[in-house]
Amino acid sequence: MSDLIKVSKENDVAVITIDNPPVNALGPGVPEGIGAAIDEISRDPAVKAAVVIGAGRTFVAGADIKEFGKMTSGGPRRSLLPLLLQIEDSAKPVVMAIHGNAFGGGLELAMAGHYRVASPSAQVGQPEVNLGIIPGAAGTQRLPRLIGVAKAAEMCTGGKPVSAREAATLGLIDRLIEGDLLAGAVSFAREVAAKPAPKARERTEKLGTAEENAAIIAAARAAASKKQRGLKAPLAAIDAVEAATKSPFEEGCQVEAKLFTECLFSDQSKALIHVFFGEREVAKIPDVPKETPVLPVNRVAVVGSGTMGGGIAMVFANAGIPVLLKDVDEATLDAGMGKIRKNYASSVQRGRFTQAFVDERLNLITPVLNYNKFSEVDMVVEAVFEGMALKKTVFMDLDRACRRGAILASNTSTLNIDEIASATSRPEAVIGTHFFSPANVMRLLEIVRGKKSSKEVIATCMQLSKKLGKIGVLVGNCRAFVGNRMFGPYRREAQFLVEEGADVQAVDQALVEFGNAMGPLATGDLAGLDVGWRIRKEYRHLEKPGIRQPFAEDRLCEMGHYGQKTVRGWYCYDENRRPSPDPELATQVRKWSAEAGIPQRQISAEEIVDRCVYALVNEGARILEEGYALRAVDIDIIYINGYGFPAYRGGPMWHADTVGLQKVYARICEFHQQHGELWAPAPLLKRLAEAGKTFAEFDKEQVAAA
Ligand code: T1G
Repeated sequence: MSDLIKVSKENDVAVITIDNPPVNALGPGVPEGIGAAIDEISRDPAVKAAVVIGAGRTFVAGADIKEFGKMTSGGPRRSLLPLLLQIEDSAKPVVMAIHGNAFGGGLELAMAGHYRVASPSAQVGQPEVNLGIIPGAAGTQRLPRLIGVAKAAEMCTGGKPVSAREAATLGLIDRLIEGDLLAGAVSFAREVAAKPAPKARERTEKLGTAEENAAIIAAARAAASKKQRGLKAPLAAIDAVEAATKSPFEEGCQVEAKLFTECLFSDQSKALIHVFFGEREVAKIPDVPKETPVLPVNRVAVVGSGTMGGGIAMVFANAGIPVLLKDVDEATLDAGMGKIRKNYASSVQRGRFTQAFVDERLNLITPVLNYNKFSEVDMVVEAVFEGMALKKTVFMDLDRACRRGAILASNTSTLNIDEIASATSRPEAVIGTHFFSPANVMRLLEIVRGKKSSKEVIATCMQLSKKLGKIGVLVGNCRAFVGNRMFGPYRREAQFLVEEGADVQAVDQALVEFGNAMGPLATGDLAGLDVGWRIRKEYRHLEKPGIRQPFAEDRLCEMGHYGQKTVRGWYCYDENRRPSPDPELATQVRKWSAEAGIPQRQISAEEIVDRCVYALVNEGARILEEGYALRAVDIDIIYINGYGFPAYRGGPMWHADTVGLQKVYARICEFHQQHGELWAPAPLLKRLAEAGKTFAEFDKEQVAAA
């Protein structure tokens, strides 16, 4: 018996414990061990029934995702199906005892059991679509038989977990066990030992009629095409669930297996698995080991109650951390609190939060007009207007008002953290915590390390980001950090393309079809074109003479067209902020381009995508080489969680690897020829392309060298 599986006995009930930390993934040795255990108890006359349970914090989080890479590079395909049939055909009832998570192959294992009991706090789900695949161990066949077609389609397509309580109402969980799960499961097993063991694969009563299912499947397809635009796996999952309504179990499993394999070998799945491990990799900082002590963050303060400050205060309150929210005068503070209340009210309306939850959270936010209570807080996040002089003044005040040991963080999106820190007597306590708008929604937190930021402060912010429901990515203190530094060239190219003859809508549409949540020009209108304009004006002195700069957006701002907030920018906006083309803009731009001597031409969607996306890749390669990002995957996670880059393309750096760095490099050299120095290829990109290497390999070398 492998040591990953232990068998013990509680009198006439055998207990099979899966012990493969950290999440009992069904990696090599686990299915084999379970199979051997089922065999063993089938031969033991003293055993009347069995319980399968997970050791540690969870039941089973699914197949071992690390194994997929081996399967798609020629390794053997490992199937769970034979084991699941062995369990289901066991003459002695098998009870699955679930705590923590039963996800993917974990839920499929549980459904092969004859009964399922669970702790009320447990969760079950088929999250495979988040990895660009579908359930591959009969989940799309057993689940509809146990809970009905509509809910099964929803779970397999959306990938979201359901609580054990909901699963019990659906009939997926037979009993909720308060307190000691194992004891409850063993006594349940004893109760059912003499009863016939129901097999999920033989159940048909919940499979509905062809007519009902046709409507359900059509609705599921329509919803998936809309909500998960561009993703292949959700539609494949629906095809597999549909097969369950039309074919016998074995045939349905064959349809599922075929679709599973197609998805597994797809670029989308490889990209999404890269993102899965990337979101965990970014938490690892080579010179800040896991054991680095973290500082307590039980009370915080936010300075500035504008859009960002208010959103940040909500983030802390939502995590249960009391917040002081400071602003300069009553009117501004009231307006800030008003916006917070409005945001919470719309969350209740949309069913995201209950009124009770919101009332509790609002009680955690205390508006203040001075620094009197700041000596009591563990951390401050400054979110005032993006000007260096103002920020330094605030940090001087914080240096006086806050206790030693408190973390002083700035939400600046572009300014130099070391210069801000120089306004204090404690630069080791200063760090950047760059939230993304709307702060209470966007998952990304760019954590900016200053020259003197201490390891404790870094470790604390990295850990805190998880508690706040964010993905914290550590970056270096270069101008505009990583995300915005890359966004500059990306949006520059979008403007150039319009100045060279492309339609505004064509530029945005090309990037939306590429998979972005929104096009670069519409994004500018959303954020406010004046934000970038003010920064460009502040840095005009740094622009290299003779280098082409985009002018269209500056011109729009000079006309007071800042985007949504002025109902006019690249688009015109109605009272519901719905965009429509600006009838005068195209002519206006043609006139400006003629004045600037820029020839007009037809531009393909392919060129639009290449110029915008490769501008990201080229700048990303520079950032990597300069060491302002730890890994290429960090850049990918930043772009997917902060800038709406499609996760199913893996992020800009992974996308470049998928296209092939030689091809990307060659295209950039073309642009360099056509458009000059702005497109000078990054030395790292040139090196990797010429060596036939990838950014992923570069990351591995970095880790090995660390
Ligand atoms: N395989 C391999 N490693 C896994 C894993 C898995 N399924 N799940 C987690 N890990 C690693 C993870 O990389 C991290 O490693 C550590 O465990 C802790 O994870 C046949 C084909 C369960 C909710 O999609 O969603 O089954 O970074 O940091 O925040 O049809 O992990 O420490 O080295 O995320 O407490 C379907 C994936 C697989 C679930 C726990 N299952 N896992 O979250 O910890 S496909 C999933 C999660 C499948 C079948 C198909 C989460 C979690 P390291 P963590 P956490």
